Amino acid sequence: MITNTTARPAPKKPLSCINETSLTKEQQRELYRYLKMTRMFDEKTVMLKRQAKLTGGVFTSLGQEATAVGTAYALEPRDFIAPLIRDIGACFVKGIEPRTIFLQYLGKGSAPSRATDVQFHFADLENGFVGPISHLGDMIPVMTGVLLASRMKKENRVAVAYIGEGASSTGAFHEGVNFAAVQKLPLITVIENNGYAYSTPTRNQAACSNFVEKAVGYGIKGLTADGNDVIHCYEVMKEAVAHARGGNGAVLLEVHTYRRKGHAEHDNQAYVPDGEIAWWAEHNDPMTRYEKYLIENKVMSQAEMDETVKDLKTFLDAEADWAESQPDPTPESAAYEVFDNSIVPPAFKKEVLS
Ligand SMILES: Cc1ncc(C[n+]2csc(CCOP(=O)(O)OP(=O)(O)O)c2C)c(N)n1
Repeated sequence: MITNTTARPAPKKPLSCINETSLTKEQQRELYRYLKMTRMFDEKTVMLKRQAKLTGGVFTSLGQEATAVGTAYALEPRDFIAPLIRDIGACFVKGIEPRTIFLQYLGKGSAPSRATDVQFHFADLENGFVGPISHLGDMIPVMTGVLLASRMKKENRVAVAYIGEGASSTGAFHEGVNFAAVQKLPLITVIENNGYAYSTPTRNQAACSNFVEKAVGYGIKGLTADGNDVIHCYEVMKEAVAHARGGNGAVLLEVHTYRRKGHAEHDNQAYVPDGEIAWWAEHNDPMTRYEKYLIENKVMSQAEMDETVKDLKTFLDAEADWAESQPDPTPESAAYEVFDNSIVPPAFKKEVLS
């Protein structure tokens, strides 16, 4: 539902995940690793920020990790994604290594953006990672262009533009979704409805009851998923992908979730009513729900999950340590490769930018 409310009763019994899934047990274990890695990566990033090692904003996804992980898991490696700044989990599923993101955050010389940016505003086109930009909603029209090019090459690739519910109020959202609809492009726009766009509660964002209703106006398929149930996110996305890849046109998928952290680390969430965050932490946490599901369905034992956490801690610490040990950019490099790669004098390029 679109409204924000604090006075929610606890669920009758603790929430788990849906039981019907086409995922193998091995895939379900992999999904657990991605979900946990996303949460632990965020925790590590917050720690680095508190140690004053990061200069940029830190935008975490605490409480909404399942939306990015579950939906991205339903894609094929050749498909495209344009994640939102909070969709770190989708980047991992797409094959982006934590060390690459740490390099970006730490502003290292060998980061994909060479320290000209300290978020993950970069692309890895070979992996179908088109990357995010700051301007809300603007990646939707960009993805329509990506898909038109892909269609001309006679590929059958799907593209996903992730946005928050706040971005669905922009002109770019309308132009992009409408164009994709008219052109019958295989674009899936995932609206992550997480309760707030910065400090604006969802009830002040749109007058319709659910964002998925917007699909009707564009004449495209609309789907909804429980964003805190990673299996449901996967299954509904699978349906969206089959629709888009099958030549039936664009899809609007609304996932319901909740952002338990502020917009970024500096945001103290004073605008959130008392008790609301605690309710979601206690009763509707995607990690807790999936762990309950895994145990109930005998996919993983508590000991196996603990082992995964231990492995991930070692892995992420090593990734961050490696990134920290990499050289900072040279001051001269700030003059090049911002607007036009061709302006770097060839003789200078290797020396300055290596
Ligand atoms: C076109 C545009 N307007 C305003 C901003 C400033 N801004 C950055 S994030 C944000 C809130 C985003 O909310 P939402 O789209 O719901 O995503 P969420 O942060 O909740 O994941 C705003 C207003 C922007 N980046 N781009």
